Amino acid sequence: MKKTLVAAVAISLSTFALTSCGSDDAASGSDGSDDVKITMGFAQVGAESGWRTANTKSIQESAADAGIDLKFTDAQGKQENQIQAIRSYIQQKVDVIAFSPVVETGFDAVLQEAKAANIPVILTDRAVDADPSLYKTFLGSDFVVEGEKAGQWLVDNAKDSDVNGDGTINVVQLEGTTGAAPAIDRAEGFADKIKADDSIEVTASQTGDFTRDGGKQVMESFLQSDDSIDVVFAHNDDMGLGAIEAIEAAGLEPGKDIKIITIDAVKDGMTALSEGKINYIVECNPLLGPQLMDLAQQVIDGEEVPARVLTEESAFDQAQAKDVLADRQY
Ligand code: GYE
Repeated sequence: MKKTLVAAVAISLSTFALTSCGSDDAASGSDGSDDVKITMGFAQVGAESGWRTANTKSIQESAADAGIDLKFTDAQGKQENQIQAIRSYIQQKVDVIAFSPVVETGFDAVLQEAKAANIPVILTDRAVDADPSLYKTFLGSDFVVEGEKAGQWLVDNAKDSDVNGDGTINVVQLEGTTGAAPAIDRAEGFADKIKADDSIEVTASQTGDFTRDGGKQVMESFLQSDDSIDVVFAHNDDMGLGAIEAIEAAGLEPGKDIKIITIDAVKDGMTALSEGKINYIVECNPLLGPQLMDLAQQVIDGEEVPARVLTEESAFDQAQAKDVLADRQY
């Protein structure tokens, strides 16, 4: 009898040790072992794009595979919803919070609250502009590099991109969500590279909020006010796909009369690329789930994790898209 009691105490102590940096209410595994199930609260941006859908699926599937109990919320693109979700995860005393911030600023207060509650935070996909001691690590792409790759392709293909033959390459930019890290950084990387060629000029730039509909509407208005557009640079595939609809509706041929460069490389984007409607896509990998679950486990185990974890990415032209399309996972 006494022995059993000692064993029980040992189990509950190890339970406490495993979760001491997070919640104190995690239970022992159902098999009676001291294998503690981690609870993760994940506050997603929304469902604005094909990229986001693939990202959500990756997170949900990887949590299930890793035996992590995932609490998932969709902020529908609104920062206030996301802050509310994070607050509720703090109240529920989850072991770890992960989120993909809608915009870069305005998260300081809620991150302080998580820190005060001793709940580690992992930034996924997008960065915040806040004190780095407020989160454990940031897992995601380098969006500046993505913008640079897009700009470099245009510089390398400048001759073919002066569709109107007037000596100037007029570029219209479809920006992502205003204030979001990928919108800010992709614009910056692109602008930096096209400086190398004086004939390339961004003549109009507006947000399409990373959605197909947004891209279509903004492109319609660009086409109405300017008949000398040579190139569209869209911060994601979905807005590029919306632009294709607007270009076709205006009686023009996307990929020929107007060149299109996008970022993401989701299935629909890669299909349009292989069909010649898009000219170049810079890849942004949404399959962050497995790395996120590993990082969560390490953080909870008290291991040191790197402050920044980058995802590996590539870029595709039309011929390459045809080669890889069948094997794409998203
Ligand atoms: O490129 C876009 C999505 O944050 C990297 O958000 C992500 C971006 C992605 O809506 O399609």
